[in-house]
Amino acid sequence: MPITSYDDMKEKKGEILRSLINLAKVVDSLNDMGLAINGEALLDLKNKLDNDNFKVLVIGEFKNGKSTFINSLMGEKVLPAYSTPCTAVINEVIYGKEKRATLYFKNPLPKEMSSDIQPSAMRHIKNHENHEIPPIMVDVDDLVDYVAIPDPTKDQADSIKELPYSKVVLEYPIELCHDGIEIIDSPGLNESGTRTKVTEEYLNHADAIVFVFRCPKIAGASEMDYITDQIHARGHNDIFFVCNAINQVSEDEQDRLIKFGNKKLMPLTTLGEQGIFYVNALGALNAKKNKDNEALVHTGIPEFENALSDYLRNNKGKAKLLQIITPGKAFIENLRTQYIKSYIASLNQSVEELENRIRNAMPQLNSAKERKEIVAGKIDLAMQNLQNQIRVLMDAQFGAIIGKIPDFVDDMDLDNHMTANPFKQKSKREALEKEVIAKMEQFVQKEMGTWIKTDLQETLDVFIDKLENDLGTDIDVFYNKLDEFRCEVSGVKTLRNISGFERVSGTILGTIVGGPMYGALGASLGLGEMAKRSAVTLGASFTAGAVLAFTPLGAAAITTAATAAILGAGALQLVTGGSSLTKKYKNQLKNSFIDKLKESREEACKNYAANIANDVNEKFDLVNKALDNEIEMENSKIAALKNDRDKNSDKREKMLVLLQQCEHELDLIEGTLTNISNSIA
Ligand SMILES: Nc1nc2c(ncn2[C@@H]2O[C@H](COP(=O)(O)OP(=O)(O)OP(=O)(O)O)[C@@H](O)[C@H]2O)c(=O)[nH]1
Ligand SMILES: [Mg+2]
Repeated sequence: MPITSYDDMKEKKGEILRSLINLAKVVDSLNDMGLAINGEALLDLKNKLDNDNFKVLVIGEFKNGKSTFINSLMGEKVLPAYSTPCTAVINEVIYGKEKRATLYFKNPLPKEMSSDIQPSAMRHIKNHENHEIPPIMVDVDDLVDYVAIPDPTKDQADSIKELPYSKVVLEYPIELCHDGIEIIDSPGLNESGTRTKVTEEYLNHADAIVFVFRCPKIAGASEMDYITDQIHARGHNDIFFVCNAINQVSEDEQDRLIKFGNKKLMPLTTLGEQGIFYVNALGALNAKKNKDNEALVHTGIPEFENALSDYLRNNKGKAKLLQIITPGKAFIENLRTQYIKSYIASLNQSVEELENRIRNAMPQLNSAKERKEIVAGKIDLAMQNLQNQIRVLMDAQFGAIIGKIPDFVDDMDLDNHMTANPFKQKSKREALEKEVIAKMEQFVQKEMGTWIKTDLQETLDVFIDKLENDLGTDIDVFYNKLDEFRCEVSGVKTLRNISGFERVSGTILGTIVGGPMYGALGASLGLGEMAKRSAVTLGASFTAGAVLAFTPLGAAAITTAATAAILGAGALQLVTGGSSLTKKYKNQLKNSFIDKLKESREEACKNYAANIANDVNEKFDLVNKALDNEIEMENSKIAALKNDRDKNSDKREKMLVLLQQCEHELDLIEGTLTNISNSIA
């Protein structure tokens, strides 16, 4: 049965929360007996359950009506929306009883800051100079002074970059958000990678992506690229498409547009036609404000709201609950097999016998420890190799792209041209510079993007498979030794038919802090698959930055170098006509761009490789942690058993009873969790 309502979801969350609390009590009782069980994972799960809102990220090109669309969902003009490029800062709209806006600052602050920053914000920054700037509350009615692009006549990229704010969290007493939905408004996407960086960080954490077009301009080439290169690459294949301002298309043309839109967009979302909406956001906002239900029905917004709500509850809500239930159950299983059962068995032995057993079994534990060191060493070495391999590969790719630039620039069609008219030369030249550089940057990004999805992904896949295989053998040996040790100490033989790797995963889920890195994704995909995915999506967002590391300061250098070269040649003085001048200038820009790329090549490849290797390492480091954890667990058991040495048989009896009670309690909690997961399956 699906999750029927947000209340139903809340109720299930409550039940899970109670289970976690009961589980924590069992851990406390066991720790009171002297076992050192790390309950941090439970706290982690509880925090996740408490704070896990549904995050709906709204993105799209400048001025498509994103802010207006969000306002229309909320039924109030909460976010500033104007006809000039507007939203400059991420806005997170969440539920709050009182209207409240909190402004967060970038860390570090931009080197050069806009001169249009609010004096109060500027004073706040000055007061905290050289430190991380704490957030401040701002008046909701003054929001526009902070979140909107200060001067729409200026270059938007620069304006956004020069702002000291990282985001605004807007609390608002809105029904929609009361259900745990958080809506994120983002600055419009634009052709230059640097402008969209702010938004991309949010892509990784979104539960639903709403991509806004503005009719009749649907699914332009750059938007399509963005969807495949950035959104799909992060594993979001179920995108909601909202084609806004449908009312601005004449009625007799709407059908044609809808057909066209569906055909273009359907292949881009697994939600199919159910994920594509044609709406009039402004109309819906007004209808809601005027409580005019009749008008609202025709805006397309109610259909969208229902679809989003269903999707969030049944798709994401289910996943979110399972992200808590699955690790919770793994935790229980771990407690039961690794602690309680073997502890009971040990208590049933005499003290001398037990000490004897531990002594005899020590070599097994020691060889497990040695094997663990081998695994750690192999991971270390593998990461160095991976880093080198990626660096070399990327360097070759970099070279290949540089080689392709001249042809690309020769074939480039331009909207801007040089002029021989001395009065217009400067402005024309600047427009041309912008266009040529932006196009070259896009070309490099696109080529790199393709490389990531093909060559880099394949290399990583092969590498990680091989590493998993190699480590798998050692991890099996590790667990065999550990099992021998446990069996020898407790006299209980636990037969297991699962591989060492699966047991590592169980341990990660069960007793060590899984964190955001190892949620349901890790549980269902396994460590290696997760490492493969995450490195490549990381790659997708990181290449632009790495390859074009020289922008934006470098962009100035490119144009300066090109201008100098062309002035040196006296070309601007020659009245040779616009087109030949354009060509000359274009070539100069190309040469400077290539020079810059060559300059940054080594550094960029080095950094990029290090980043990817680090990411993979983070995942494999969990193996290390898991094995460490297993060993620590045995050490704590030995210590606890030794402690019990002097206890009389009466006390032992009591402990046995307590342990059995714990076991019973675990059965009950597990039952509850299983029921919940069955009910949402
Ligand atoms: N007619 C009509 N106008 C709309 C609609 N949606 C938005 N607009 C107008 O379009 C302009 C831009 O809307 P915004 O909501 O600011 O667009 P945005 O995508 O948030 O813009 P940026 O933040 O600059 O990226 C505003 O003047 C809106 O009133 C619509 O459905 N119909
Ligand atoms: Mg906006």
